[in-house]
Amino acid sequence: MARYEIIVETGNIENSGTDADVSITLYGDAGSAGPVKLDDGRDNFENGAIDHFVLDLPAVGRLETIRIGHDNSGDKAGWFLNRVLITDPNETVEFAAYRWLATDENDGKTEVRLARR
Ligand SMILES: [Ca+2]
Ligand SMILES: [Ca+2]
Repeated sequence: MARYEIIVETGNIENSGTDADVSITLYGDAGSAGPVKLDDGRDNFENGAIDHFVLDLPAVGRLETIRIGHDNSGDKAGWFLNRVLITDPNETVEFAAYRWLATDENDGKTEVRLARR
């Protein structure tokens, strides 16, 4: 197991936020962990918000990619995700999205795979 601090930055354009269930999967050179739901009991992923989560997950080795998305539940479920920062015991890695995860925007996908920068 390893401790991962996951910071999720939601965009701040109109309707960027979501109340849908958001899940993330981590992929590294030693395996993967998840999908795991990101929810700390507060109203997460609101317009312009920065949400912090601390998760103990199977260690994946050097982080390479993540998959993050939502289940499209709730009103105006479309979500504009800026980026995800993940700190593991060794480093902090940025995963940049800067895109809609919405059925009615761009490619219509509510899930995306992102590579480390
Ligand atoms: Ca929305
Ligand atoms: Ca929310």
